[in-house]
Amino acid sequence: MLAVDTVGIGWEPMTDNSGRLGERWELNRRTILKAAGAGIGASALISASGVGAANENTFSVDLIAGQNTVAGEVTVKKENGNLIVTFDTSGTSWELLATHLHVAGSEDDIPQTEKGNPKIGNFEYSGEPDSAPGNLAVYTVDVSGLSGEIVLAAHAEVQEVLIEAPYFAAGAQYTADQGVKKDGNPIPEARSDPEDALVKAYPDGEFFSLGFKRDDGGFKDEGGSIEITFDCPIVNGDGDDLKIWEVTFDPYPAESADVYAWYDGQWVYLGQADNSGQGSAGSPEAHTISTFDFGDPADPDYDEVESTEKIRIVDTTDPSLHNNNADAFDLDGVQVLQDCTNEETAWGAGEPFVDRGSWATYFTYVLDS
Ligand SMILES: [Ca+2]
Ligand SMILES: [Ca+2]
Ligand SMILES: [Ca+2]
Repeated sequence: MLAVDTVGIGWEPMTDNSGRLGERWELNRRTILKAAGAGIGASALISASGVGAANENTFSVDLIAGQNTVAGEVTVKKENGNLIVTFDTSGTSWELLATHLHVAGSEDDIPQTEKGNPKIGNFEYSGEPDSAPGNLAVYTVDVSGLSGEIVLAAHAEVQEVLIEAPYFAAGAQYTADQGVKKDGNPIPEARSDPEDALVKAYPDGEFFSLGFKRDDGGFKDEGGSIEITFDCPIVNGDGDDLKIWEVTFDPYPAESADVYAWYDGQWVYLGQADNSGQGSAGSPEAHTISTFDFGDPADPDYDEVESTEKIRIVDTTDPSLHNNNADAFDLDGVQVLQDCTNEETAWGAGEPFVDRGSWATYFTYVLDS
């Protein structure tokens, strides 16, 4: 079996890519490598040069996300005649969304296009991690028909949590179009800074009143509005995805606003935010709250908003319910209820399938020992 002193190990690929272990990798002179018997294929050397470790009958290769980032490892272990292949991202900031695995006697036996790019949809094994998104996916592979050096292609869709939910829209881009008071006068300055609409910091007491829009002799159906653009798209995850905070403390006439998400090239109506959902007095949630699920938009033309980078909130308050001093829906905070994540494709590190284009890789393992 393989015994490796990982200190000082390095490797350099040689120009001849077709050879076996000895010709293929030139170990630097500080390497201490003792490979007894048939040993393990070249991929074990790659692993040993990185963070992976080879011991009695297991070895690991790095799981590489986005071509350059170590997102975990893929470990191969022989057990009771089967091969146990484990995708593991624990200890990293990455999580597994889905995994695909194919084990074959040669590279040519991995499902691939005519150009040699792997076809993960045709891989023999696939699934989600034990809890999705999660850190572990384990496959038991029947290798009874294989012997000697075998080839593994291990693919994963992974995600990294950049901002944990819930979080407010601090720092988001916005454009605002404020209306006026019911009597037509300007809304006081203290209620006119759109920045105050982004973050609800209890009890900040700072908010942005959308205001009414006047028409000749009356009011428009839609009043003031704000559009907020997020650096990180808000995804439709489990349950509610967006929370809108309004300011109304005491019993007060209805104030409302329509909420839209930009999706598929147009505004999709998510539903109405209003001042009816007031939390208990004195609590951090004393202000009124409306929540929205992108999986259940109020627009009948849409089944689901998968994700959005931009939302629009426009006043729909009925002026007839209010006195002349009223300034309509008071937007105090916009809160995202889903993690901000970065998704990548990942492969168990090894040899590239093709020279150009796809960076998908496979690695080898020697079954017999
Ligand atoms: Ca949702
Ligand atoms: Ca209010
Ligand atoms: Ca605020």
